[in-house]
Amino acid sequence: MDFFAKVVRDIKTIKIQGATNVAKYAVKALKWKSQRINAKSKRDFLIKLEKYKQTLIETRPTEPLMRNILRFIVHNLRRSEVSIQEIPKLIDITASEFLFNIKEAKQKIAKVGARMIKKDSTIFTHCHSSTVMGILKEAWRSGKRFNVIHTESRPLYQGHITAKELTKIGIPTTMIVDSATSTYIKKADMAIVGADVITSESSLINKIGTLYLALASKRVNIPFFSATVLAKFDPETIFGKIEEIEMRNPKEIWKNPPKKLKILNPAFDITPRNLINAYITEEGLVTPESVSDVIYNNYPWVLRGVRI
Ligand code: RUB
Repeated sequence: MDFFAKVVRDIKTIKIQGATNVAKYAVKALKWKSQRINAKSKRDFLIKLEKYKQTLIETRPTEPLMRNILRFIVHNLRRSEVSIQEIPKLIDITASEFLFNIKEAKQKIAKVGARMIKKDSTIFTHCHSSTVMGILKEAWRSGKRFNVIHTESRPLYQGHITAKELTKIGIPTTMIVDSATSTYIKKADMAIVGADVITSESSLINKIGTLYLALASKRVNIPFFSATVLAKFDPETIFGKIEEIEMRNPKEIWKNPPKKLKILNPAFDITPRNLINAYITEEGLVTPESVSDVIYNNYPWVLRGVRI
């Protein structure tokens, strides 16, 4: 199996998980493929590249960070004057820039988020987000001491990744079943989750169970934040697109269920903006009300190549 096929398989099976990792590997896979495309003309190259881009996008339908960057790479190529021989180099440059920018953005988010964590407090998180992990690790590195409560995140148990990463560096960590969220939220001082999508209405789409956590946070009056790079904004939602929520295989929940039983396995849910205190981003704390303005002013590339 070649690198491209392996990435496609690993994203589909969640071996590569989390919006940032999915986008990073998709970019690496497209770059790898672009160095191996046989094409007679630039037009022919672009047709083939578009097909591979689409294969990557279809691995997980609720991942605009991946879509935005792959669309940007192809859009950039279409508009450039480069010859067919120079195309792989241009893709390489754009991909490297993207990977560098994401790394830098996440370091900024880690610093901002770490400042928000109070000494001896308890932070509640859900599933596994590399962005949230960055904040917790940075806070711990800076000498702050605090506790973490997190969910196991059924049915694929991404909470185990969170547990391993946090206990490895010595952060006192407690894992609970997802349905115990409303019981243990009372012990927390703040909730921080990651993000898969920010919509034009500033809603947050993240791992299934996030809405439940946001509602539980509201009920006990603790702040609820989402830590995310702004490029997870889905520009197509500006033009009325309703973000598709990925439905996963019911077998992930029950391998041999009774016949005629219907099982639903959505990967994500939608948290409305009124439950979110702020997004913790590379531009600092951004309230849901101002997300679109920040995107229009500072991230015009996210909007490029989007067709109505
Ligand atoms: C993971 C998940 C994460 C976001 C953000 O879901 O919902 O909170 O993707 O992750 P899954 P990151 O395991 O189904 O991909 O902060 O790493 O981008």
